[in-house]
Amino acid sequence: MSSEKVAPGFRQRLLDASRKRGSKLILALDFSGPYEERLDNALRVLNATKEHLAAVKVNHHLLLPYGLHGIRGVISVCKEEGLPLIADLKINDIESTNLNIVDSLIDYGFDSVIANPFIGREEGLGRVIERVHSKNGGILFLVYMSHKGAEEGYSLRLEGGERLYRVFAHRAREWGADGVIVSAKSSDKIAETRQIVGERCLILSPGVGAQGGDAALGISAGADFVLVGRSITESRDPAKIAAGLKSS
Ligand code: O7M
Repeated sequence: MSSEKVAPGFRQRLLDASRKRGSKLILALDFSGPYEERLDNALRVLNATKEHLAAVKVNHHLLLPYGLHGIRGVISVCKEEGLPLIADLKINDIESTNLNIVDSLIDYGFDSVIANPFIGREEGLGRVIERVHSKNGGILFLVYMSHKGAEEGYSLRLEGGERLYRVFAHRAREWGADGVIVSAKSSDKIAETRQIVGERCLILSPGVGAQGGDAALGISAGADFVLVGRSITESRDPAKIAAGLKSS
């Protein structure tokens, strides 16, 4: 029998990081403003807040101006600190393109990707989920978003009356997603999602602070993590705000 140790999967890495720092806070490392200042700002805020975080999420704000190669300093800090890194590109394309996206992200050091279950399994996300897991990464599905118009899409009723976000939650469970994204502003949707996914998927909730949601409400409704950007990244004292949110 091989004595080789199997590295923990994304879900376990996230839970371990959360436990280690006593934090349910995922920092969305989002910056607007001059492109040439964003990376320095990102490193400043990451270093100031890292002891309060469970994970870090990177979005187009940094990836478009700098690319994967350009943000390797951010990736290194996350690796050194044991902070799982989530790529928020909301994957939404055909299989071959999706595979290309996740290969680059995971090969460059991301731990997890976010995808839109709307695109379906066959020639959409099926092989993407397998690929991410074969690289020991994680995949998170959008289930219910935090902006006002989310209702216009995610709440649509399908034939038979079921609402789309519920179908997405079932897909997350059945297709083996590691987690789901559900708005912190929709406690009812968080609770419904939890009922559907049980303990099989983690629930990550954005929409706190700048979008009007409340971290403690999201957690009390059943979210495992809150995902916060501007309230921290645009604050004069990011560490203080992060410390206040870490165990909401
Ligand atoms: O706290 P904010 O509003 O500054 O940032 C929230 C972050 O979460 C930002 O990066 C958004 O793109 C993202 N987000 C939402 O705000 N709402 C959603 O419904 C989904 C996401 C997200 O992360 O999707 C994966």
